[in-house]
Amino acid sequence: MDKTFHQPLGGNEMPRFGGIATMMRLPHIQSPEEKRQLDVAFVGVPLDIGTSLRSGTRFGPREIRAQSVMIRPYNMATGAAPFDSLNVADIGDVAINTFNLLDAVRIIEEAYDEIVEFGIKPLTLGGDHTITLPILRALHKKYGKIGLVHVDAHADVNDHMFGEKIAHGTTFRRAQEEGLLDSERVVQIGLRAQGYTAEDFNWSRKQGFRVVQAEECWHKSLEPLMAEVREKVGGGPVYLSFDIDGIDPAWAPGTGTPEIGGLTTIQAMEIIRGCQGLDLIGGDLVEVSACCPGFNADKAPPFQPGASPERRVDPCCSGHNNYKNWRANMALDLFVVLLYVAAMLALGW
Ligand SMILES: [Mn+2]
Repeated sequence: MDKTFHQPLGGNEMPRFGGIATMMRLPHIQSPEEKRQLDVAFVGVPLDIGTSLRSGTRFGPREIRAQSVMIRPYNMATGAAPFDSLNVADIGDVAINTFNLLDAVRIIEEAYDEIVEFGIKPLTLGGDHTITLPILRALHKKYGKIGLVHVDAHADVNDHMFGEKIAHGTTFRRAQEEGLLDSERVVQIGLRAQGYTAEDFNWSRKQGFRVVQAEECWHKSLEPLMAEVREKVGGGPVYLSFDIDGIDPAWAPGTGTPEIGGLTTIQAMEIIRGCQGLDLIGGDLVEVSACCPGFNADKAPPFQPGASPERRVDPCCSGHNNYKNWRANMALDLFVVLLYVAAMLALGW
């Protein structure tokens, strides 16, 4: 049977600022028959009730979609044309329960059970990092133990947060305890900042994870590191979980728990492109809370490099400042979309 490949809506068919906002202007697919034809799907999980500082990632999927309209189907740098070899669509958002985190986690797992059943590789628009646990649970049922490339400022291996076992900072501890991960095929990149004890990152190391602290990445290309990463995590299914706070807040201010001294956008692209050749079974980009009133760069704490004094004034009501908000957020969101293009490249190449 001849396969039809969905294409992003071009700027000559509908102005880029018009139409329904789907990821990269791909079709919004809802019927089971059409979902079965997909190789890859963008899925939104608008959850932010698992976060520990600034909320706002509930608006992440919507904002990423809105900002993705500029993306064209051919990557000028890599030569990738993902939509020519993968059937991709946007299948909308998971209808989470925003009043109950544990119920939301249950709903997400069920939604991904179905996605997996359709034979779809999910690329998820987060949502705070809590969402990766139920996604991994669903993928594990099909693939068994999963290798992991995890980019983040934080290890997210807390035993609990305020007594709760499920939160955005406990995800990979739970995943490991539940046997979802192939612990010798796990890499965490970009970890930094202060912990509670010297042991904070060592829990990961004791599991067999390779921990690459941000300092190990400073001032250099990550291409050699990614060769090492491919060696470590290859040989089985791999999931890519990209927390936008892995990147320095100078580049990506729209996130809830920013930490200075992070990765550059170029290094982030090296990481994503360096995943090419791995058996990627899905990926997510989480903790994006750009453009949310009250949670953008203009209301960032004073220590945040992205927040100049004039931008901390009147963030939402002045047209002039709105323009600056938009510009700051666009830098983030265009980068987000590039990550997705690159992630699809790695899936399809
Ligand atoms: Mn995280």
